[in-house]
Amino acid sequence: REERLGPQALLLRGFALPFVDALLPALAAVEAAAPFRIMLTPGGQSMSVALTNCGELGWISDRGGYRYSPLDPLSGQPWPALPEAFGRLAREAAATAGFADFAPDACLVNRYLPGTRMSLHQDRDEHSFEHPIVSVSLGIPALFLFGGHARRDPAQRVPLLHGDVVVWGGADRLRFHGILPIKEAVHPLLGAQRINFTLRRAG
Ligand code: MD5
Ligand code: FE
Repeated sequence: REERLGPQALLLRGFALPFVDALLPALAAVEAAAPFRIMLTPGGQSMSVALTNCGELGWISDRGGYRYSPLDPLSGQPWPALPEAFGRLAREAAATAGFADFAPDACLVNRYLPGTRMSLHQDRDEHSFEHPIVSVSLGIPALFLFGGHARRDPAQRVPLLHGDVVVWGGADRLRFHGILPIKEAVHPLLGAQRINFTLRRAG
């Protein structure tokens, strides 16, 4: 079940389902080593969504700006290694979308509780935009906003469900996007939360 969202954005419904049994314990291990935390925007506001990272580089935000760092600012230690199941899923999903040999060095994990949201933004903190981003959704549903190249461009609303994977590459890699406030719900495996993790080549 593949849905084309854009020229180089492909939604793979349920692609992560065969991986879930391996992903959940790996996620628990990442969370134990590097807990979810709410970061400050450069403007000093608390973000709505809590995040952590795994892999060589992690995305962070503070009064100094947005950037990738090899160290977790909470612990001063390197981020936990990218779990093998995350890497395999990313590589297979990217290959399915036509991006061979995707080798992510960063994985940003977002945790959405009911009521949280992510406002429209572009992902442009990576060193190069030539690599795709693979996004994996787990837990309760979200309505994803898929906009254009200008903030004011109209956005499509796309439901993202447990097990869905999206691969964003090429021209679609820099589109504005966001997540509408998450509705109250309970998922049988994850409870009242949505987890989204994105595999990236950041360095
Ligand atoms: C999420 N996360 O559901 C989304 C999924 C983030 C973020 O936006 O930055 O952590 S990733 C959606 C995405 C990534 C790269 C490009 C585009 C969308 N796009 O061009 O639409 O928590
Ligand atoms: Fe984003």
